[in-house]
Amino acid sequence: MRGNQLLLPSQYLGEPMFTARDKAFFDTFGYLVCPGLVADSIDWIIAGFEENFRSRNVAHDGTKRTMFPESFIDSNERLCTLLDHPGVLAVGELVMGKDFNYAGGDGNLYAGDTGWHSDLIPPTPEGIALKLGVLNVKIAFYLDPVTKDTGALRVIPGSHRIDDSYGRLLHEQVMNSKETLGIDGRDVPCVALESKPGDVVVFNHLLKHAAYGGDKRRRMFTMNCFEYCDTPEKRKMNADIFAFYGGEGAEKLFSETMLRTASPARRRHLDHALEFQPGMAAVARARLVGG
Ligand SMILES: O=C(O)CCC(=O)C(=O)O
Repeated sequence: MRGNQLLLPSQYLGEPMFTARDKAFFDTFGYLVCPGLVADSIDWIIAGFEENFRSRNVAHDGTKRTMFPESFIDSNERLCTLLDHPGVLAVGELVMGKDFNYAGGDGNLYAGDTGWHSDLIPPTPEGIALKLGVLNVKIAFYLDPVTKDTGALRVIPGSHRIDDSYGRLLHEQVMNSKETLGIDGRDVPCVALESKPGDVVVFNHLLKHAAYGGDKRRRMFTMNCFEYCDTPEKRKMNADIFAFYGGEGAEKLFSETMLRTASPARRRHLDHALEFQPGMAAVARARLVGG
């Protein structure tokens, strides 16, 4: 960033794209908005998004969210290169460290509202403990202009501090706000991360987030990432997180295309995750055997 202005990769003249203050903002509030971070690539990103949905004949009738059936960027060779994009790498490295890992992501045609939640698997105290132990971050791409009342991501700043007493209180109160606070989810105090195509929104999985008022075909996809696990404790917790993916049937983390087209630089953000793949696959297979 220079002042308030983010430098696009094409404007990057040897100055860091982000500063320690951006990192402090992310650590403090749990999110970062990066205006124009992938503006240089937005045409092929949108084309790849549409091509992905077209290629799998995914029907979307606008009454509810439609999710792409596979890991999203993995399904398209050009979209795989987002893991080589200087802006995406810069923000990933800023918030998670140089050896951060990519671990798949979803593609969505949203319709209607998304209620308040954190991204927990499972949505239990254990799920919270695992993501307090290993930093998990979502890099989100909204492909239509979105404002507070037309589907922008809303967040409660600081709510990722879920082990803090205020974070715990929010966790108890906001997900059923009608019942607990007597207010609709759309009236929960928050910050709306309004964005336009080419901007990128990054947030800690533990952060409380929601979206209200979007239209019937709100396009959005994500890249899930996590920090390098440099202690046995973190490795164990990450193995437990991946075991839950296995429990949902996931045997492979990445597509053949993602791996075949990966440069050594891209492999740096894949290889550590692959260490956890055999454990995840074993859980998935055991589930099949167990019926
Ligand atoms: O944009 C939305 O509707 C919500 C996104 C979300 O909840 C997520 O990606 O975890």
